[in-house]
Amino acid sequence: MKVLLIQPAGNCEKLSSTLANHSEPLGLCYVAAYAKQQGNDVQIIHQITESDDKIIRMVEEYRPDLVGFSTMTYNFNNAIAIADMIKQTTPAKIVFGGVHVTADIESIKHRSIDYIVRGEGDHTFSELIYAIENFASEAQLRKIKGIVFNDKSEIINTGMPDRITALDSLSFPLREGLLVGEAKYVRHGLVYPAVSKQRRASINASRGCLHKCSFCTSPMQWSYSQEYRSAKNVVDEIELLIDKYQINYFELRDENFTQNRTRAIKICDEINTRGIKISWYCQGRISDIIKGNFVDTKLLENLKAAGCFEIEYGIESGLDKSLERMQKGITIQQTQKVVKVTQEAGLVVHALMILGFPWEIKQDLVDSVCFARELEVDKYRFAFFVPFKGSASYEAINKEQIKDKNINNWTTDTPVVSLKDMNLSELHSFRNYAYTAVYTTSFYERCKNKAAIPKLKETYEDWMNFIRTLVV
Ligand code: B12
Ligand code: SF4
Repeated sequence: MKVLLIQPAGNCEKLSSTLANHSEPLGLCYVAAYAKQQGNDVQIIHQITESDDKIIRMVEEYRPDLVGFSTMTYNFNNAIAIADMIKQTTPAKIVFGGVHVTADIESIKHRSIDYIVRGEGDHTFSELIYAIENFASEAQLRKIKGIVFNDKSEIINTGMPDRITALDSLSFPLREGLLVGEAKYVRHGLVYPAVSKQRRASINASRGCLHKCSFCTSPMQWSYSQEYRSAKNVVDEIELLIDKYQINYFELRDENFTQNRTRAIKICDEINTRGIKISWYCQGRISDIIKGNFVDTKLLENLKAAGCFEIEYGIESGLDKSLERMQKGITIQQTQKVVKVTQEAGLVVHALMILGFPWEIKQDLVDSVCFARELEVDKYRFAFFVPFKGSASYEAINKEQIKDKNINNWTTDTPVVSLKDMNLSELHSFRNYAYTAVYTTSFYERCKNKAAIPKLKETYEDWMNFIRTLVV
């Protein structure tokens, strides 16, 4: 079958703060690779790099039998708009996948969506393609786990698919033409190698997470479990990307790379044993580095020795009461300790903070920003709290507090939930204050001269210029 896969754009791409986030759409690249392995002809469009006209032209020329969309909440409406256009001009079946529709199965009521694929889509999508190609009956479709479709006036939901445990059996993602470093992607960042010299790729060494933070959709999407690829398989992919595309910077996109330390160390060892010289970053968790009195400096040293230069930690808040309510399972003292040892290990710390949990008031936000500032890390991201469908927060929130129901704005860069003493516009201004507070000139000068990461000096100016664009 001829399959066209589209990663739709949305408001997120219009906001400068997320320019830093452009990367190949890994989920879609995985789904594409599996569908191709099953004998289908597959093409991918990443909409941020193409005009709407080009998409329509491509549909007319390629004449797909099936078009698939990957959805987060903020790009869902745009995906629908493109699907509507495609439906008007072709008989192609339309399939929606990704985290948004996994949580919101009512989306199937949109007239342009024929099928939804929920959760981990690799196997399910290919089973569905096969079924469509062979004119499967409704009874046969009901046997495919992980899909939603309409049957007359009834919504058929076959439940979540089984998790794929043998991740090594999946082909590497289909990334042709989608790698950042090609001129069409824009990017800023405090990274090494510097942005202009960077050839970058994303990698997933595991899927899922074992925690239950209330604002996160991971528990719903991956059914509270984490599955791993072998170290050999991960490093084979790294080597292939170096050989084929000269990649020199890797983003390990696991939700939580440090969750299983034995496996993280195995990957580091494999990189070192093969003599691979690369720079990479990963997402870690404070509670993986500190457990009671034990602080895992060995893990940090291993990461550093294998070329990791940065860890992103979900620090979220500077208030223990908020951390407790969001079920983060960490304290601010633990965060302070872990940030310190991570910096001592010579790693850049990227602090991810969330502003405006529904129970907070302005003073809480001020305290949280003061805490963040005192951490003195190199990189900060202040996201707004958003009660995504599929998260525990969505179930818990008083829906009256959601003041912006236009999901195009649900990017986490725009406030959508008001607080007792702050409206949306005040929250928006507060984020400028937060960025200004943490990136003051004197602080920046101090960072720039840090001995631990001298290689980064050349990129500080670019990074700070970018940050200034956020604060205006
Ligand atoms: C890594 C990550 C990123 C990376 C890379 C994202 C990317 N484009 O690949 C970066 C840092 C760039 C990023 C940015 C953002 N992210 Co993010 N991100 C994640 C994270 C931690 C893992 C995603 C991932 O790579 N998973 C691994 C791959 C293999 O899985 P997958 O993408 O889900 O794809 C599988 C299935 O969903 C399905 N599938 C996906 N698409 C399709 C399409 C079809 C047709 C089919 C059949 C199946 C299918 O099959 C895939 C393979 O099994 C998730 C958390 C999570 N639980 O998913 C958040 C998450 C997806 N991000 C989120 C958000 C909000 C964002 C931002 C909007 C935040 C911001 N303002 O910066 C931006 C959007 C930028 C963008 N244009 O992508 C939210 C989305 C919530 C929602 N409902 O919208 C999540 C769920 C985190 C959360 N808060 O709970 N993100
Ligand atoms: S926020 Fe991070 S640690 Fe918490 S459930 Fe989501 S992925 Fe896991």
